[in-house]
Amino acid sequence: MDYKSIENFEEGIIIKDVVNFKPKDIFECGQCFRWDKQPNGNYIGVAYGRVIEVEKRENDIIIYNTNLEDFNTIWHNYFDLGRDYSKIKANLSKDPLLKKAVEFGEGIRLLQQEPFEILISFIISANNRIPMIKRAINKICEKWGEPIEYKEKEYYSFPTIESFHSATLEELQLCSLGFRAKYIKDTIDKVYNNKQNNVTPCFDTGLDWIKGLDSDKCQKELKKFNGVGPKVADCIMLFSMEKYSSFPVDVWVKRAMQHFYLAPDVSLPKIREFAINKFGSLSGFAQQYLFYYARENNIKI
Ligand code: 8HG
Repeated sequence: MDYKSIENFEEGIIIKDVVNFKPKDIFECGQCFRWDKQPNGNYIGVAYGRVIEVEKRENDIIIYNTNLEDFNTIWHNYFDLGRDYSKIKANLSKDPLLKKAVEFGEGIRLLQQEPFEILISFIISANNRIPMIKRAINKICEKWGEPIEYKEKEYYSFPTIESFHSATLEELQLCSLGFRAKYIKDTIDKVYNNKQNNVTPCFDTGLDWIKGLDSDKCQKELKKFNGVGPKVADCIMLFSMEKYSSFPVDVWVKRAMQHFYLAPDVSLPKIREFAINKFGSLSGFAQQYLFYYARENNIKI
């Protein structure tokens, strides 16, 4: 475990003596879209229908606007705090090339996010830039999510499938989704119908049964959604379904892999195969250190 103890205080909780936890690395490494840096350096974000604020103070992490119960039922898993990242980093750093990327992103943790939110978010991510992805998701949340007030400002939860299901194609087209609006509409209908027809017993999102499958079957089911190809499926599996051997290859990861390991003309599936052979069950972690390193350093090949 990567922390010593938890204390509560009036405004939230304090996680004492946390290691491998840097807010910038976690929230800006590409895995999430609903966290924003504040003028004081803290990050405010929305997840699981709540707004929280995260501050790093020396060896501790302070989470404002929460309590011990939510820490135990939500945030402990969300921040993947039960996992020993020192061990993962030591393992990956045996490779002198990857060591550089691991040192750069030393405070990364892979968030365990909500499958429905991540399914929609990564359909939006296809051929898109992160600021545009964030803008589209914000529009969706403002229209179909629930308002949550924090520090006199309105934030919005990610919509539930029940609420989002009322969206028409015309309304979605007003959310900066471009050609992806149609995919989102089809995906919402499919998730909703699965849930109504009780393909999925009584779960929240209608996607938990997919999360329960092994990696290959999980990817196969995800690719049945419109707008989900292999790369998007790998992101959904890694960021919301605990499939840590996924290795999503986008343009940054491709550049990083070419920069460190491969000839410049290698295809995306070949890069993915090479990486999974090399990093095995730690592929997803390796991918995140590489993505962050490549994007923040704007590496070219
Ligand atoms: O964390 C990510 N990993 C990979 N491989 N791709 C990502 C991540 N986050 C993210 O937004 N992307 C995609 O990269 C979406 C978009 O196509 C591009 C933005 O740089």
